[in-house]
Amino acid sequence: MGVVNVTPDSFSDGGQWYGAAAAIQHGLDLVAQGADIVDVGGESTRPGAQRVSAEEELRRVMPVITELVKAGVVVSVDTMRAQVAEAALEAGVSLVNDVSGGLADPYMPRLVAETGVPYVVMHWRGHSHDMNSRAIYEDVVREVRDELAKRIWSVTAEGVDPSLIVIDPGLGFSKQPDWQGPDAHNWELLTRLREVAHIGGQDFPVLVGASRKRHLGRLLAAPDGTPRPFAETDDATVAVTALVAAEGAWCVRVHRVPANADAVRVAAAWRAAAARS
Ligand code: PMM
Repeated sequence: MGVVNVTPDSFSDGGQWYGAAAAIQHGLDLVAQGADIVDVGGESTRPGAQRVSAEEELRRVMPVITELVKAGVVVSVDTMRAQVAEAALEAGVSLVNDVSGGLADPYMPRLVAETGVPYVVMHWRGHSHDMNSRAIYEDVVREVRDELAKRIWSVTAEGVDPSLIVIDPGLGFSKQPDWQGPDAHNWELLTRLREVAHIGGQDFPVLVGASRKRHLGRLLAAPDGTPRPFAETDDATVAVTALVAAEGAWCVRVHRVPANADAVRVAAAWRAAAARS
């Protein structure tokens, strides 16, 4: 899954694809580079970000979604708003990626249920303006899994087909960016994805969004502790992709597609050979 953030202020690529023409071209380029899905979002979720209005979100994403669908691209919409998801579904998106897992907008699960599209339910504890203050866990794997289980019960009670749910541990969302010590939340989740995805006796498909996140910048910090800039963490993203794809992740959401697409193919060959032996 390649990312097109039509925002001036996203965490990792803010401003680069803000205009519709640049965003459309970027989406087409991601497909040419090997993306199976293009994820289009119009609201930044960087830590501390303030929300934009639904009208502004629609203004940003709709021209991009419409053109990409017209070009035959499999598009997902990255939104927490049912109003935006509804317009995107009418324009032909194939998947709803809701970073709030149905918590931000009570109308979202019903909409997804009615349209019968795959639904990414991410672990989320609250809006970006104060999400860092919620990054407190005794046992991050257990708590993320339990909170995802509650979301799954809730959205299936609204009619969502459980076989169309993809879960996501929500890397960087109310998670500390440390790479060592008791608060290495993202790393613990990454290394125990199977446990996170085993809910109610079922193994859910998993989407991993590690690309350019702060835990990579922290890991690769300079000797004086300065975190590596986001745009220079793409090689580390590829390493994570290889590892999680080999563990069976269903999808990786990434900003730079070519090397990640290669890593996914390496992992597929790896898994196939392992299954034969
Ligand atoms: N991360 C961001 C935005 N959308 N969606 C899913 N399912 N999982 C994620 O981890 C995720 C997401 C924030 O990343 P960006 O603004 O740097 O693209």
